[in-house]
Amino acid sequence: MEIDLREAQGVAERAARVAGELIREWIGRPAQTLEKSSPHDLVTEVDKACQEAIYRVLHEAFPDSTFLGEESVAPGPEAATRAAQEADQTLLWVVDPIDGTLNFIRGIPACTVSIGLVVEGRAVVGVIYDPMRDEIFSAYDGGEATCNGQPMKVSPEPDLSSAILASGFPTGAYRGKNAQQIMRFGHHVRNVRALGSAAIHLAYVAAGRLDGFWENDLNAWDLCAGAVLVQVAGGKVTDADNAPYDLFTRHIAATNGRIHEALLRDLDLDTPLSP
Ligand code: 2AM
Ligand code: CA
Repeated sequence: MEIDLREAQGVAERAARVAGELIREWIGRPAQTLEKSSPHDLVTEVDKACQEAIYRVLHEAFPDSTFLGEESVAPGPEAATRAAQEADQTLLWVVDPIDGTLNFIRGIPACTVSIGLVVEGRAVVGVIYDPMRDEIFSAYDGGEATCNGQPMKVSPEPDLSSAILASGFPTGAYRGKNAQQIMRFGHHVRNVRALGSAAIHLAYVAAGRLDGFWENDLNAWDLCAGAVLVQVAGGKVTDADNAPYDLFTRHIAATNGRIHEALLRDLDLDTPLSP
């Protein structure tokens, strides 16, 4: 399919800014909050309003495109996987209207809009907008990765032991495993951050602020835009088994490339830590 990726990137940026306005207006205010798959997994009326606003902008510019947005999918990993499998990947927008909903609800300014575009099965455009800092991270395959229009690239850090990593506490069955991995790396690397938004972690790896990010059991909309950003910025994105990133990747590892192998090796809880 012939599509102008730069034009698509511009449309995604516009949509992200529209949703960002809503986030700025409503962050920390008591919008209606509902429980999703578990007491750890929440959604608000603002998540839904952001998704609708994004959909309108994207669909108007690309009426033939399809749309996979978190708020249109039933809660839980099975429904998320099924939705990704059933989505027509010819020209597919993959959208998380608010990544970091818990931060949003509590007024912690680390929540982002994440918009990825898949063309014929490949993620090729990524836009992540942080409305609280007014930072827009943006890239398309074959172009350059930018933060607020300035070129960005992954860090040059060569050693896992001096790396700053990020991860999180996923809401479902993998929370324990992720916590164990954080403990393990906590002793082994310079430090670990858990900012509560996978998209912000990926944007920061792309910008060279973090050296790597991993997390288990994330959904397509948490990862699609950020995976493009990290790859275009010169980094590496795979699953925990080192298979290349795709729309079905759930256990993500995204790094500057140089620490990737060491990160994957030490994520394996059954293997002794490397020296
Ligand atoms: P969210 O705010 O859009 O829900 C925090 O560890 C990261 O996990 C956030 O990016 C968060 O995205 C995501 N997350 C929260 N609940 C999830 C779920 N049920 N499945 C996968 N990812 C989830
Ligand atoms: Ca979300």
